This record gives sequence, C-alpha cells and structure tokens, in this order.
Amino acid sequence: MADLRTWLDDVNKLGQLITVNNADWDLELSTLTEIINERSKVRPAIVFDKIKGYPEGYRIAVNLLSSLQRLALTMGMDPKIGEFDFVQQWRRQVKTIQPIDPRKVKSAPLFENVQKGADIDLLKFPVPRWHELDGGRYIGTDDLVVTRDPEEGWVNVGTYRIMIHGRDHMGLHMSPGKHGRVHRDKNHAEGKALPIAVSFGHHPINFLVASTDVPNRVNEYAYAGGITGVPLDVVDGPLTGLPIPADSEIAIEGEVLPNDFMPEGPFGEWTGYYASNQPAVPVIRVKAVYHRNDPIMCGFPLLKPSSGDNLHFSLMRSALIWNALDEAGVPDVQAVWAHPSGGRFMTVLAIKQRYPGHARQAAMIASQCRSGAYLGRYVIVVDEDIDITNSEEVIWAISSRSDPVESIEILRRCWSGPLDPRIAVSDKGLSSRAIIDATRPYEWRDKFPKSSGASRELKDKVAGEWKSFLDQKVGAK
Ligand SMILES: Cc1cc2nc3c(=O)[nH]c(=O)nc-3n(C[C@H](O)[C@H](O)[C@H](O)COP(=O)(O)O)c2cc1C
Ligand SMILES: [Mn+2]
Repeated sequence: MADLRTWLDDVNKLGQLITVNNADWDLELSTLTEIINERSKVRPAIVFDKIKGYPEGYRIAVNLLSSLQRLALTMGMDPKIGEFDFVQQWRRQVKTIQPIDPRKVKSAPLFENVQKGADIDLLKFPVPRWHELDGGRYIGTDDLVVTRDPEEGWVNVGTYRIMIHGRDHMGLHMSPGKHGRVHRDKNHAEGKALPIAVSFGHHPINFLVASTDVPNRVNEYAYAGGITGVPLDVVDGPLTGLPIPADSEIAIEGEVLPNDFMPEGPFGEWTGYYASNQPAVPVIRVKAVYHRNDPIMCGFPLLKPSSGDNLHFSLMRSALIWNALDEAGVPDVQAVWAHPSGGRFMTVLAIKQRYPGHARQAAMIASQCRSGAYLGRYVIVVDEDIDITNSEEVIWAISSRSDPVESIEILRRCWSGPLDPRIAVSDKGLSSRAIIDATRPYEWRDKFPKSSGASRELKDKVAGEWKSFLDQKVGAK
C-alpha cells in the first residue's frame, strides 16, 4: 500500500533524500529549500527535523516531487525514465486510466494520538511561515481536503491552501468552480455546515492527484489507484465518515459553517508572486486532530517557479497539451515542454514542418487548448533539431530563426485570472498571448543557413570514443 514512510526510505535508496536538523519553521526552512534547489541539480526531497521550538520527530517533508526520478517512483514508473519518455508514457496512460476504488481499512496509526475540544492545538505541529509577506502560518500546502457532494454522494479530494487562524480554526481558500467549493456552496445554500476532513501528511501520489485536474465526479483516491494500479487504503474519519488515507500522518475533522468568514492571505503563489490580498474566506472549525507518533507533515513551499518545486506539474501538463494537439489533428509534433520556470505562462513546442502554416496551427492550438489556455502567455514553436528541454537551445532558436515582424502573432482577450500578476484589475480576467514562431520559414527552409553545431551522429560518435576521459575529467551528463 502507498505509505509516506516507505516512500521516503525508497527515495533515500535513490540517494535523493536529505535531512536537515535545527531549522526554524519561521521562513528558514522554506528559504533553505529555495537555496538547495538553486544549487542542486537533483533537487532532493528534504525532511526537516528538530525544528526550532518543537520536539524531535515532529517533521516537515518538502520538495517531494521536484525530481523526475521521484515523480516516476511515485507513479509506479521506472525511476530511470528520461523526461521525454515520461511525457510520452503519461500521454498514453492518461487516456486510459481506470479508477480503482480505495480499500477501506478499520484502523490506522493516524489514531495513535487524538485531541478534541479544548485539547486541540494546531500549532503543536511546526507549521511553517513560508514567504516573508505571507499573512500567517500555512498548514495546508501539500494537503488533502476531503468533502462529499451532498446531492450526489461522491467524495472529492482537493489541495487548497489553509492558513491557521488560531488553536482550533483555520482559513480555507477554494476558488469558484473547484470541486470542494461546489460541495461547500451546495451545503451552504441549504443552510447546512460542510463536513470536512483534511490530511496534512501522506504518500505523494495523493498530492499529485489532489492538485491536478481530475474529471468531475471522479474520486481522486480512485484516480491515484488507477495511476499506480494498486488501490489506496483509506480509513473513515470517526466524526464525518469521510475517507482519509490510511498512511496519513496528521489529519483533522471539522466543519465549515455558513456565513463564517475571516480574512486570509496574502500568500506567495505558484506564479512566484503574492496574490489575493486579504479576502474573507471560509473558516474550518476543527473538531478533532489525529496524528501518528513523530508525525511528518508534507509541505509544498510554492517557491518562485525558477527555483522550482513544480517540475511534476510541467511534465504532466506537457503531456496533456501534446495530446490536445494530437486530437486536434496537428501532425508531427516532436515534443512539448511546459517550461517549469514559466509557471503556466510559457509552452515550447518542437515540430517537423510538413506544410505551410503548420507552425502557426500548432502554436495557436497549444495556446488555446484546455491544458494550455488558462494563464498562458507565450507559445514558442521551434524545429525538430532543437532540444526544447534545454532553455539555451530555445533561446538560440528564438534569437536566430525568428523575425519579430513576421514571427510574432498576438491574440487578445484570452483566458486569464486574478493570479496573473500582469493583468490590471480592470482587465477582468483577460490577457493577451504571443506566439513566437522560431521555426525556419517554411518557404525557404531548405535554403536557411545550416547550423554549424556538430550533428547528433558526430557528437554521439565522438562522445562514445572519449567516454572515459569525459566521465573522469568533465563529469557525466
Ligand atoms: C500548493 C497548492 C495550493 C493550492 N491552493 C489552492 C487554493 O487555495 N485554492 C484553489 O482553489 N486551488 C488551489 N490549488 C489548485 C488545486 O489544487 C487544483 O486546481 C485541483 O485540481 C483542485 O481539485 P478539484 O478539481 O477537485 O477542485 C492549489 C494547488 C497547489 C499545488
Ligand atoms: Mn476533484
């Protein structure tokens, strides 16, 4: 069964886990994560222990899915898979996922410690302040908010940010249209409280599904089972009956009452900017806290994308955009890369040009398909000789093959939203797009000056012959 502690052991065996002792929950652990990510290629999973002011064993785990190997491990793929192959495999898999219902178990280590009523204190856990201007300590970043549709009965699991207000209450930010929000709105329209359970530490497959688009009415636990091929184990919350992962380290049960709001935020968002000043958002009134001995809380610091912990979002979205191009009938797409540093704002495509207009067609569709449209800004299309996962090559292609007057196309009044830092309030959710066609112009592509870089064959040949020298003196690639 999926278990966070076993997962951490496996990651340790991969050589991608580090433990940091004595960091402060107040900005230090998130800043250390940012520094580690900027300096390390591997971007290891990090477990913080002996956090200042807290007992040893009360841990925070971050950066869990920021390497391809750990993402593959989490999804039941071979950790040695390459970026390109991962995208290809996810493209195939995502089309045929058959949800597998979670398996109910009767007991779980989660209930080793139970607090109710006056004994509840959410700050018994080393909840971080993640960013300097955050409005509070956010317990919910890598969290699972579990709710039930009061009319249809299905259970949703979503990741929504949660800020601590006090000992037993916290603010829950759910945007309009999100499944948990719909469940809340339906209950509140009837004047009823929304029963809720939230897990704060669990196997990362849970976070992966709770924070990505899963179809309406599909339970995220079942979707996770469909990805890995193994059903998740869940245990019913004693107060709400809502399913909580059986490996959960920390969870709460409670309710969200109608007309119970408090100011929440600001919070450093995935765009790399603070967003939503201090809206009044609903309050979770906590009725019970459960936790394992020596609990591990999972966190997703939402670093600036360029010092990112968001690789998995990019890889998975790349596959979805590629599938959309396929379904729209665009041929010969060679690769799609939703660049991690671009947040959602930039997508790069490589195509093998087949006919006049092919490049524009591909780029327009990539910019407007479901997975590429929201908060998009730039779509860059290049020829197939460019390695689009390598930003240096992409910059070279834009610089040398595009002509600003001919190659840039602007689309106006496209789908944006309040998280876009570059739209004025008066723009009401609309933004523009640019397509940068950095392919060789179709009409004279054969006459385009030949690239002077060594051909792939020549490079492979020389690299093979000089392998031991290069490995020793320069390091493996
Ligand atoms: C760290 C993190 C925090 C998030 N916070 C919020 C949030 O506060 N509100 C929100 O509506 N979506 C938030 N999201 C996005 C949702 O998790 C995502 O849209 C998910 O698909 C929602 O699930 P649902 O489709 O079941 O509603 C967050 C995502 C991540 C990774
Ligand atoms: Mn959902």
